[in-house]
Amino acid sequence: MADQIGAGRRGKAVERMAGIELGPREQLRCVIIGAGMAGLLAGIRLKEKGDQFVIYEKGDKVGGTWRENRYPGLTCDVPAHAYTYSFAPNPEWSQFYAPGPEIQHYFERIADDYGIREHIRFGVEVGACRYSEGRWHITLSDGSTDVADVVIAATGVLHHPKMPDIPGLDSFAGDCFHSTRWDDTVPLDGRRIGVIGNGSTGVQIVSALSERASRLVHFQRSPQWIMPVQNFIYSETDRHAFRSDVSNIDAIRFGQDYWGGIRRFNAAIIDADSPEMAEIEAIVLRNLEESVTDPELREKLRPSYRAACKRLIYSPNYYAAVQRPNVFIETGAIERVEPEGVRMRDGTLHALDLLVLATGFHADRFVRPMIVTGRDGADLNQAWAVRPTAYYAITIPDFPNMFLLNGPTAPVGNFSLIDIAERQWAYIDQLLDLLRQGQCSAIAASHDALADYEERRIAAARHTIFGSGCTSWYLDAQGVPQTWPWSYDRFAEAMAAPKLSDFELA
Ligand code: NA7
Repeated sequence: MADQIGAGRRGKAVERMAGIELGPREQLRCVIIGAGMAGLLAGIRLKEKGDQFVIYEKGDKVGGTWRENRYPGLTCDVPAHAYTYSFAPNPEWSQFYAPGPEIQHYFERIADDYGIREHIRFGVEVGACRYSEGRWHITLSDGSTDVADVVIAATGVLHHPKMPDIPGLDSFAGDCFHSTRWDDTVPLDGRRIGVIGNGSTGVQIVSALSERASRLVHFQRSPQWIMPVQNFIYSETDRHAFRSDVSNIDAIRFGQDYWGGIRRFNAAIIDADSPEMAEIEAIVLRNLEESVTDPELREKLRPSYRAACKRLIYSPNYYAAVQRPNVFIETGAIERVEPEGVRMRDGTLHALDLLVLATGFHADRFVRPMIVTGRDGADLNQAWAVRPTAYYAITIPDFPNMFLLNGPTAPVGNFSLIDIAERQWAYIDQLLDLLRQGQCSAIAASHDALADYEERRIAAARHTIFGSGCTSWYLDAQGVPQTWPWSYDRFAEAMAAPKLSDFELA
């Protein structure tokens, strides 16, 4: 393709920018925001290229979402061997679906093994990024500033907890916290526990606490379809096989079982009328019908929307958990929270010792609340006034040399976000090469390119299963799925080589 990088560059459109001579640069200076999975990846790759970089991390540890989430039952619903960096397989996973603390440990180890830790400034939050005279000027929470050629925003997606707007929440006399703010000092055994919310988080918490609580109330505003899965334990023999021959790991992470499943799932979500979708619907319906014996409970748990419209929940044990005698599914409307517990609109009081808010996240924030000011005073909040977006999820017009990982419109939906971030990095790195080689000093997608991308994306997104008539964090404020709406293979192709005619270079 004539306009792809490597085939025909139209760099050097402007030979000089803001007094900066163009020419090959020995090193780029990059600021990475966030030391989660994506920020560590960016650091590893920049280090390999010999670029100078610093990672600002507002927390005190690496790990991002795996640092923030520590609730009982936390498990990644992507197979562990597929939820690892391609260059750092991990033979030590204890289970097919890894528990959260193991994943956190993996990222801690990666930060050490790849020498990234010394590049991280912990406890420092980026407050603002302002593009001026060809460079990014960064304002930090410790009062200092920094200047960089490139900003990599690796700020995560589900990061800002969404607190429910329930009257009286502050009056609760027991313990109460959001699922991402788990308080390990609070006892669980033998207590009366309420969990509000039944997304993946609420389902995992309830499954884990059902054997520990004396009484467990799961407040369910909308039922969920549950995909049955088995989480088998890897034996020491398995792990020995993984250690001694990486092809045993490759057979899982690159094998037909995993990728065949991904492709079938992907075909289902992008075409709600596909046979693959019908197959998913049949599986989750059978799971409900066959696993839940009490007809009244079964009806409480039966969603009225289509499977996978909300993010499909993978669970080996939720239906078993909610059929325990100490577990109660509450489908009524919550009136208010009182010191003793949760009062329902019909007058029922659920007396509780602990109330867990598994009520999700503000999924539209991305790099915000950082104040980001681009070329000629462009304001990111204004650019995202209708919806957060980025050209191919990576770059935003008027915000040159700022690149997003797992940004708005990237694929979501039961995929490995590590695989997605690696593909995105391969794309970003080709743009960085243009800067490194002095082909240009500033690069961002053009307004026309983003408008064209968004028109096509939104039209397709409305026809995905996510737009089939339910609420979920996949939808933007306009009710449009904020996701990559095409096939995964098309995403891989798009990430293989940027189409340079869609960019403005200076
Ligand atoms: P989700 O999937 O956004 O789920 C949030 C849940 O909280 C969902 O069941 C909501 O019900 C419920 N919710 C939210 N606000 C309220 C109020 N005010 N009252 C009652 N119920 C409420 O968040 P998760 O943390 O479970 O999972 C997020 C992602 O993390 C997950 O998809 C994986 O990618 C990992 P609703 O369905 O809106 O009726």
